[in-house]
Amino acid sequence: MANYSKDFLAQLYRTLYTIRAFEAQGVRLYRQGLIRGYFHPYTGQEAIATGVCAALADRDYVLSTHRGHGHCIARGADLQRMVAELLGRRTGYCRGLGGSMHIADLSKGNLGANGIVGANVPLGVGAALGAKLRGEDRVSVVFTSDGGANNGVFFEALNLAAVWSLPALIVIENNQYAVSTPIHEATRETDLYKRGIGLGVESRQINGNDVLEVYEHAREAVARCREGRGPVLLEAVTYRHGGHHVNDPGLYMPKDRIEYYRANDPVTIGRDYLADLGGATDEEIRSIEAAVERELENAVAFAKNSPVLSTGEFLALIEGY
Ligand SMILES: Cc1ncc(C[n+]2csc(CCOP(=O)(O)OP(=O)(O)O)c2C)c(N)n1
Ligand SMILES: [Mg+2]
Repeated sequence: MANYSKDFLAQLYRTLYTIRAFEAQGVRLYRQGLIRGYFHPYTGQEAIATGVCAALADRDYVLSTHRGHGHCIARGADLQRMVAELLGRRTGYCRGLGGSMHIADLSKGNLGANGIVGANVPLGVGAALGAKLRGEDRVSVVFTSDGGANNGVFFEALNLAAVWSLPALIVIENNQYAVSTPIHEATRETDLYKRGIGLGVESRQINGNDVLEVYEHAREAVARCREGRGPVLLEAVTYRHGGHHVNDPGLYMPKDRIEYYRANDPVTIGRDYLADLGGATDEEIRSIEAAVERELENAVAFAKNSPVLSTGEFLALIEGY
């Protein structure tokens, strides 16, 4: 195991815990009727966004999915603007008009969530092509899913990234379900990283619940991309802690599988790393958690106190397009 500083491990844990707490808060706000539309919690998958984004430079690009809050947070999004967007307020990332599945933050290289499963893979490959053509040292990271990897554009885009040696890191978050369809009913070859091998792409399967394993592989992949030896495909195996979205109880998910993955909880693993490798005390860990809770409470208060866009503002906005 490499040497990690306490500060670095604390930063990883803070991100893991922020994503977990953000989604818990989001579910509460949803139940109170304050969030409309869909809400897909990232709970159980926190180590993937956290580990990958820790390996990136500020100038790199990130493309996200319908389950995208974790990617935004790991990329340093403003929690106030995120909650405001979920609540449909004018102070949100999309002035409250986009909601959960359309948050983007260009100032952080976050080119946005995407409600069309798989559609961000060609977009991310396009961003990598743009960077290469302009001679910019930027890696484009696409977070996709087991469902996304079954869409035709996934293969087309990965193939082009390969023949053009683009600086693209494609991360399949294999949570083993697409809505209620288990992966083995959607594909015969359930080891999704093998799809990259067939296209001549450096491809690996990793434990998506272990933040340091994710970080190490992402770091190597990003270095490879920067050397002009991209793309890289990482299949991060994980599991949702609940159903597909907030209103899905996930009754089709076998109890023993849920228990297994909860026993390998990414937030707990990150906490143990901070304590065991970083030497953090319980008190230090609690103070990180308390700071996150305070930040979230402030974000919720900010969002609740923000107005929605007025009709006049809305009309002026669409006239501009
Ligand atoms: C192209 C496309 N087909 C279908 C849907 C409807 N849909 C929304 S989420 C989803 C399944 C997603 O499963 P997966 O891609 O594995 O991502 P996960 O929800 O597990 O993160 C589907 C089929 C969609 N949004 N886009
Ligand atoms: Mg899935």
